[in-house]
Amino acid sequence: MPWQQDHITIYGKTLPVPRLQVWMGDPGAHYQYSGLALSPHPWNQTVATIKRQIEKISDHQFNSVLINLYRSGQDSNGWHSDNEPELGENPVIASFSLGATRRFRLRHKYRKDILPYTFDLISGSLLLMSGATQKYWQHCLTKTARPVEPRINLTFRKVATT
Ligand SMILES: O=C(O)CCC(=O)C(=O)O
Ligand SMILES: [Mn+2]
Repeated sequence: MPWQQDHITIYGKTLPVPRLQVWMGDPGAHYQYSGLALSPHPWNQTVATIKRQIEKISDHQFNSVLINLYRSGQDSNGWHSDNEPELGENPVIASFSLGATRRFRLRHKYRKDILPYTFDLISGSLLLMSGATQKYWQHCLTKTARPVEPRINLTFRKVATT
């Protein structure tokens, strides 16, 4: 995998993201978030095979995937929603995990009376986020002080092509 160390800009500050990433997809499937513009790497055979299987299981089509490598427990993914304009309204995002089990959290953006969800994503698990999940909820992948093996997460998406 052509792993990349990307940087994002928040409030005028540029920081390395705490993980390595690859953006892969159909030609024209460009993606932008937090000041970072990603052009797609062409599909590799293994990822294309995983995509086909997930499309069958989920009954949804995807044209791109953000692949994250969490090298250790110190790598993480902060609170966010995947709500970039190129994803459109109510995107379906299929999140497939391999390697170390890591803790995933979901919290409602506006309602403090709704309890957050916490669960462990084990190797081989498939999490589907759909409907208004990105509109009303944020999610994150927390750091852990436990010694853990690397984890790879593939989030399949359908973005508007240019
Ligand atoms: O690694 C995960 O489980 C979450 C990844 C994620 O939320 C993302 O790439 O947008
Ligand atoms: Mn996400």
